[in-house]
Amino acid sequence: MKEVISLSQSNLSQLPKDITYPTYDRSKVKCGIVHVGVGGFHRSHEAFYTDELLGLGASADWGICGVGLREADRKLRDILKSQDYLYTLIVKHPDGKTENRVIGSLVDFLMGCDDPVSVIDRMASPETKIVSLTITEGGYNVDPVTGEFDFSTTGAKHDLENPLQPKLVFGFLTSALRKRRDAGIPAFTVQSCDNIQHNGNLTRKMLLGFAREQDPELAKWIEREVCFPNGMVDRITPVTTAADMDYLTSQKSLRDDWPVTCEPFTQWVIEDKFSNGRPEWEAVGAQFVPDVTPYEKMKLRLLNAGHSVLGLLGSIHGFESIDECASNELFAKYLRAFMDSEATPVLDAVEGVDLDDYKDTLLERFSNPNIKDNLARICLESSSKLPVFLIPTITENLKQGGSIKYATLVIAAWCYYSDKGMSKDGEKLEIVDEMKEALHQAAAGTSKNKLSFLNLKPVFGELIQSKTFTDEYSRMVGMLYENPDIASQMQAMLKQTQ
Ligand code: CS2
Repeated sequence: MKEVISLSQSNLSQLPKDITYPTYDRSKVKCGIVHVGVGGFHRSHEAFYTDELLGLGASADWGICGVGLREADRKLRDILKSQDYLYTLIVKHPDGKTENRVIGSLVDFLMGCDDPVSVIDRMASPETKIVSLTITEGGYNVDPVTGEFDFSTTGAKHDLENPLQPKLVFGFLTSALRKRRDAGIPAFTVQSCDNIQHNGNLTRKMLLGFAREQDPELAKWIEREVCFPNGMVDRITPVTTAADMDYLTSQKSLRDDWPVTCEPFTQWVIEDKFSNGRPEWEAVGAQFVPDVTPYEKMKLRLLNAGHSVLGLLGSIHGFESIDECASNELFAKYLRAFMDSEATPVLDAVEGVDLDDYKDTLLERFSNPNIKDNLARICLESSSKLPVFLIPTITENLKQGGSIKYATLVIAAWCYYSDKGMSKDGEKLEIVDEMKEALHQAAAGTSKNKLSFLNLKPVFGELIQSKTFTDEYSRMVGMLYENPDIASQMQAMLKQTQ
């Protein structure tokens, strides 16, 4: 057996020929980007584009320093550090082929919870031009009822009073920007890469909300000097499994303790609004556009919502992965019906994009049998996903008298999931959600009051006020509780439309 080598800068030249690796001089790469929230998605997307760009021999100013703010980030930091911040990206094609490449754009990693000042200093360094974020849909500290910055959390209270020991990303950004202003260093751009409509605008609103409370003068400076480009990000990136690591060791004689797997498709559409320069990501496939709104909407309401549709219905049915759902005729038909008759009618036209082709491609991407995208990943944190991905489609259709039934069954399935925590056959379904308790309690009231789940205002807003919706929902939830065989309910709905 071939000797297994561990991933590190000095071992790169010993990698098998079919693994590509950075040949640019990583020791010269500066951290123009500080990225908060280095998960699988950042590593398959922004870090991938940035690595491609560095590989073109473009300016070495645009490397990435990762930042972890939570204890949970330590494991990844330790692994990456031991691998000179290198990792393997395993791109899995539908025909079973894989492309393996070592990504080199990440060149440092700091832990905010160990040494917050070092993170503030790094963000404040003149070398830093962009602070980018993947902090998840729920990480923006939005008060779900008012839409303003939520100061009620202990983290927010702590950050307001301890500018040099922040815990939340907004505390870090504010202190770093203060330092830059005081030292006469131009502001950095704050670039959100999360799945939120107008992610840049929302980041701006939250940062200004926090900064105004802590330091109104600084807030004015931020308002004037900092750009927050909106962006649409896309690449399906399942959770890394032990099998992915085993594959590298057994097939490639490479030991990587935390590789990332992803699909071949990737897309990044960004508004060209940067405070202090930017990498030429367009040279490696990103699109810069004046207004990203239609692209964001299309992606959130078709891809992400499509995931939630399959994720919640599929979980109740007993499926485990997205490809299992998408390659099932009934589920594929149902998803297409949702996309065609509910999501599409409330979308805007997107220049240069044929929505039918886009939807066909989505179904193909979802069916990729090598991307075992677990439904558990899709269903986690549904309380911050559905208000962005699915509920706007329902509310907009209600306004214009459109169809709502396909989406409504998904809400009913989510209620069942949150109440029972199991599939139709009694297999356990874990609820992983910031609002776990509230979800469970509201859902558990269903047997007494069919509309109980909808009382969760932070999630459903005023949806409970719509009689059209509540009539449809009570009917569906009633049927599901009587007979959780969700496939027969889906089948019946599709038949009615024929
Ligand atoms: C998924 C996304 O979180 C989810 O529910 O829909 O992570 C999705 O895979 C990515 O946005 C793809 O770009």
